[in-house]
Amino acid sequence: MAGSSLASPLSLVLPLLFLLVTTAIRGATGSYNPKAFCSKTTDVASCLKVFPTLPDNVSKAQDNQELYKRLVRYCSIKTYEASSLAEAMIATTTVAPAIVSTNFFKEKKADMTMFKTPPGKCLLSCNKTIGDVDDILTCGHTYMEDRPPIIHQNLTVLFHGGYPLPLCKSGCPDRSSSEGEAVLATKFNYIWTLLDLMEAVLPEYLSEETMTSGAKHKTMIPSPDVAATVATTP
Ligand SMILES: *[C@@H]1O[C@H](CO)[C@@H](O)[C@H](O)[C@H]1NC(C)=O
Ligand SMILES: *[C@@H]1O[C@H](CO)[C@@H](O)[C@H](O)[C@H]1NC(C)=O
Ligand SMILES: CC(=O)N[C@H]1CO[C@H](CO)[C@@H](O)[C@@H]1O
Repeated sequence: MAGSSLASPLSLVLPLLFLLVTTAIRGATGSYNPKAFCSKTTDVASCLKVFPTLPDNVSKAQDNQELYKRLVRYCSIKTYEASSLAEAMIATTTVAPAIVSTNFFKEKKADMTMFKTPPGKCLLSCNKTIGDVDDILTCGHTYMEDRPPIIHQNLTVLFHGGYPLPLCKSGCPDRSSSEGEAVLATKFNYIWTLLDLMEAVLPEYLSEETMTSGAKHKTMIPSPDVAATVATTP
């Protein structure tokens, strides 16, 4: 009796183990506790402020992969908004007449009259840094599924590389800033915190990916029964 049940346990145990491992990960991260999550960021106070502002479909992500993907999407939208604003502001400060190509900028331009000053240092530095962030997120337009480790490397440099913070983050807005520059800098500070959140979830997401692909690989080893059937099939 004991002997006959010995052949199958291995084929049962591996999928079960896989199930247990994935359940444990989801269980640990299924609903994100802002305090626990933010403790992994470089700026806990900013994280705690930003977390409640995340749209439900971002903050209620079921696991690290989902949270990472939704954060990237949300952050890309915010970055696009910020770069559009910076571009529109720069357009109104240049001497040459701005090329107004879309309705979006036509609308923006209408309420941009207050920015008709030479481009301030915060406008220039925020515009540059927002461009750098956009480059990191789009990752040279590599395939989506190849991006996470590259984004992780670049964010690690940004947050843990020991470099000084970009001026837009550390010194903007200042007393010389226009109202528009203050808005832009505030938008950038929000994006910076989103990047910090992303960098907090990325190592966990990446290590899970390695683990689950390893486990999946193991469960694909055919059980002795299946192997025997395949071997005897003419
Ligand atoms: C979240 O929901 C909003 C509106 O319901 C949608 O526009 C947005 O694309 C969603 N974001 C993500 C990351 O799924
Ligand atoms: C603003 O940023 C964009 C994107 O990085 C860049 O191409 C452009 O030259 C910048 N504008 C100025 C005035 O620095
Ligand atoms: C913007 C960007 O993608 N920067 C760097 C990210 O990391 C890769 C690999 O380390 C670099 O090749 C990119 O230049």
